[in-house]
Formats: sequence, structure tokens, C-alpha cells
Amino acid sequence: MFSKILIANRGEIAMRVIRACRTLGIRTVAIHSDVDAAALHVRFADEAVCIGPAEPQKSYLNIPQIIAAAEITGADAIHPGYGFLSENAQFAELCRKCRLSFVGPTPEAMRLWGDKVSSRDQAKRFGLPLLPGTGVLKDGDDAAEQAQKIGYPVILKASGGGGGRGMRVVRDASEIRRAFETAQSEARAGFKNPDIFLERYVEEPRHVEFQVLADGHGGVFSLGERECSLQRRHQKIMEEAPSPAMTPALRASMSEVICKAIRETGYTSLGTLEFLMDERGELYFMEMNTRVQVEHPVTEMVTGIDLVEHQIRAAAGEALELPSGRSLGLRGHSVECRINAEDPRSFAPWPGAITEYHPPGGGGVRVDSGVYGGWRVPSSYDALIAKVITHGASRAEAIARMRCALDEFIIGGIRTNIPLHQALLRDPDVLAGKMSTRTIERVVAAGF
Ligand code: MV4
Repeated sequence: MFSKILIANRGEIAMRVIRACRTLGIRTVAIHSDVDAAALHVRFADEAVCIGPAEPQKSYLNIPQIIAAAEITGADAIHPGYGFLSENAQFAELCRKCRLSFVGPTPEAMRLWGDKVSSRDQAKRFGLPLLPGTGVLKDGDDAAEQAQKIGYPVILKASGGGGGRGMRVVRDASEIRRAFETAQSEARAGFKNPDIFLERYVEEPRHVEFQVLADGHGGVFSLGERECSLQRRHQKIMEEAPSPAMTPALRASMSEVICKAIRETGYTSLGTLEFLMDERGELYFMEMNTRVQVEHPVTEMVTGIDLVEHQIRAAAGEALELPSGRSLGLRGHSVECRINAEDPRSFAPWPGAITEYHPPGGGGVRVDSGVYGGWRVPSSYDALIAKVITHGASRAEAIARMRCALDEFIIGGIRTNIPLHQALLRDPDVLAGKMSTRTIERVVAAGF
């Protein structure tokens, strides 16, 4: 096992990784920017290194500084968390060169699954369901020809994009050439990769994702799915496990195909395979995230498995013994609300000093937070300050516990999106489990 891990992140996920390390008896090194000198993760880690000013490029994305901090403190591994450098294959490669273990997949696996055209190829090879679509498009004429075959509407996607970036819906043949040119130049500028492909477009899909964990000794485990349809501008707001739209038979058959693909491509560590679900309940593979996800706790609550602990064990070379697929006994239901420092109606960020802070508690309530009363939320990073996760024997119980928990949560001095969560938890569609990627828009427009 590792003796010391450097956490190349901040906020609640840095706290989450520190907790897993402490459970495993591993010492921790925090890194932080100037404005994060008094942050919670800095206070809880065994050691802390200031690596630069507030701007992410100069601190949490500053690769030479992070590697130097690991070397100076004698860390033997780096955990990247999510965001920042977590899906940067070059960073993982540099860690390897410097004999630092990267808590994540190999750079090769990150590239294979991180590029969307390449991950689509892998999915096809192993029989994961895909929407009708193409490989890399040659030019506008090629796009027009292929779109005609697939039928409109179609969606153009950047192979180097992801998480909703670099996508463009095209509803009519008259728009396809122009749309292709725009998409290509945006992809070249934004992702330094001009590759564009297209797929049949699905209106109002659900977002369902499968969690996997592989140990590099042939142990590949499917830990079930999460429902993540409650999103706004590709930012998830509320997630749950299991998905109200899933059946045990579909979960078992998907798990089997997914595990085969993961095993055969030599993928190791945590991974999330993102699917789109159409109105008929059919799943289609979209992309893979090669890191721990914000919403991992709902899977932990229903499986009883500490994902970050096992991610670290796998990175240290342990063979894991976990249930998977058919033998995975899911217990009850779990919901997560992402608490953001923002105006609940306009979604404008609302950084500032937290004057009062009282997190909720009680049975089946978990709070993963990166803040405390008296701390000033900086404006330089994303707005997520805490996650409230509840568990119950049923979906209704998990939701009831979430309502109580949100009512109890006192955060003074800044605005948060707690009122939006409370409105969502009163919405008939959400209560019936019938949400889509348009639900939030509708609830906000209706007023609360
Ligand atoms: C789609 C789609 C409809 N049809 N692909 C957005 C995130 C990225 N991972 C995939 N995304 C979409 N891909 C086809 N062929 C609609 C979306 C989409 C979406 C998906 C899940 C959750 C929220 C979304 C919001 C807008 C668009």
C-alpha cells in the first residue's frame, strides 16, 4: 500500500480522498492556491504545499509545481480527483516518468476511452449498443451524405469534446454544411482536435451511467447505474441510484457487456460509462469518464462499497474482491443534491463569506463538503460547496429524508441553490421518477 498520497484537487473531493486515505492509514499531502490557504482540505491533510496563485492554470493545473510538491514531500502517488488534471493523459504519463503512481487508469486507457470516436469504436467492437452514427467526417459534403443516410435530426459532436461541449444539433439538410464548418473550427480551437462525427439525435433523453471498477488482475466489477437526467447546461444538479427507469434484467445484461469491454481493453481503476436512454427505454453508449465522479456517493450508498478506498487499493496493485452485475445486491435507494454557491433562479455564481454553517444529520444522511462557517468561498473555482446524499429503503424514503435534510441545512452569508432542490423535490414528474434533461428548465420557468 502507498504510504503517502498527494491530492491534486480542492474542495469536497479533496476532503473525500483524504478520508479514504486516513481509513487506509495513508498520509496525505494537500496542494492549494493562495486563496485556498485556509481551505478545509488544507487543514485536514497531514501536510500542505502552496503551489501558486488563484488562477487554476497557475495552481491546480500547474503540472511542474504539482510534481515538484510530490517529490519534495516524498509522496508515492497522486490522486487527481475530478476535473482539473483528472483526465489529462499527459499528466498521467509524466507521473509514471517520475515514478509517482497515478490513482487512475493508464495514459493509454485514458486516450483509448477519452477520445469519443475511439471510445465509440471500442463500444462497437464489444457489442455495446450505439445510436446510428459515423466515424470522423471528412468534410461538409461527407457530413451531408452521412446525415441523409441516418435521417434528421442529427447531432454533430467533437471527438475531443465531452460533457456536452462541442455539440451541435442539425434539424435540416440545408444547415448541415455550415454547421459542420462551425463545429470543426470550434473543435480545432477549443480541443486542439478538429475531428467531428455525427449521430442520430434523440429528443429529451435520460442520462443513465454505469459505474465500473477494474483492478488489473482480471477483477472487473459493474456496480450498477445512476440516473443523472436532472441537469442544466450539462451541469448535473441531482442524481440518484438506482435509476427509476432501469430493470434488473437490463442492468444485468448491460453489466455483462460493459465488463467484457473493460476487461478486453485492459482498462483499470474507476470508470463511468455514460448512456443516453430514449423514450422506449433503450440505452445507447455516449462516452466514458475515466475518473471518480461527483455523484459517486449514491453508488456507495446502495452498494455499501467505498469507491475511493477501492480505487486506491487497485492503484496500489491489490486484487479486489467485490460483488458485481448479477450478484450485486443493491440496498434501497439514494439521492444526491449538489449544493452550489449561486443564485437559485439566475444560476449566477454567489461567492463570499459563509457567516453561518449548520449541516444536516440523522439516519441515512451524508454530507460531503469542502467548506465551514467563517470560510470565504473564492470566485476562482466552480460553485459546488457541498453534496447532500440520503439513503432510504425506498425511493420515497430517500426523497423524504432529503427534504428534511435540506430544510435543516443552514448556510448564511451567500446564496445557494437549496430552494431549487426543494422545488424539484415537490415536482410531480420528479416524484414519479419521470425526469428528463428538460425538467429543470420547466421547474425554473414555472417559478418557486
Ligand atoms: C446526445 C443527445 C441527443 N442525441 N446525443 C450531452 C452530454 C453528452 N455526454 C451527450 N449529450 C447529449 N448527446 C444524441 N445522439 C443529447 C445530449 C444531451 C444531454 C444528454 C444527457 C443529459 C443532458 C443533456 C442535455 C442536452 C443534450
